[in-house]
Amino acid sequence: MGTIFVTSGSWNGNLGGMSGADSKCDAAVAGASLAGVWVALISTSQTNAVSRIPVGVQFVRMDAAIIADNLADLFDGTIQNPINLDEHSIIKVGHVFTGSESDGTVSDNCGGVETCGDWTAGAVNGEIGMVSQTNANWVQSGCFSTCDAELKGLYCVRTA
Ligand SMILES: [Ca+2]
Repeated sequence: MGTIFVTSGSWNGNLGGMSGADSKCDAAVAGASLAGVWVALISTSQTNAVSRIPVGVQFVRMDAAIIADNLADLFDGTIQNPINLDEHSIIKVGHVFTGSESDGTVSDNCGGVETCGDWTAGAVNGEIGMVSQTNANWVQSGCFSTCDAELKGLYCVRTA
C-alpha cells in the first residue's frame, strides 16, 4: 500500500466522473501488471481526495523513494520526492488533474468548485498538480479553465 504513480496516459477533464478516473488508474495498473487496489487521487464536490487514501501507511514512488511518511505528511504542503514516475517507472513531465487543494480537500479557491464539473468536463475550472514539484504545487498548482480541451494525467494511489 501507499505507492503513488502518475499515469503515462493523459485525458481531458471528462474522466467519466470519479469512477471513470479510478477506471483509468485500473487500466494503467493492469497494463503494467501491478498488484493491489488503486484509486485516482482526485476530489469531487462530494468527496475529498484525502478521504480516499488510507491512514497509517508510508507513501512511496515506483522506485521506492519516499513521498511522505503518512497521510498527514502527504497533505502538509510538501512531499519528499516528486511523483514523476509513471506505472512503468518512466519519468513523466507535465500536469495531472487533482481537483484538490494542498490539504487534500476539494479545491474551491478560484470562485467555484474546481473539479471540471466533477470530471464530466465542459469549459469549467479544474485544479491541477505539477508532477515535477515537491511544494504544494505537486497537487495544487493552479486552476485550469479549459477542462474540455487540454490533456492531463492522474495520480494513482495503491490503497490495498
Ligand atoms: Ca510532507
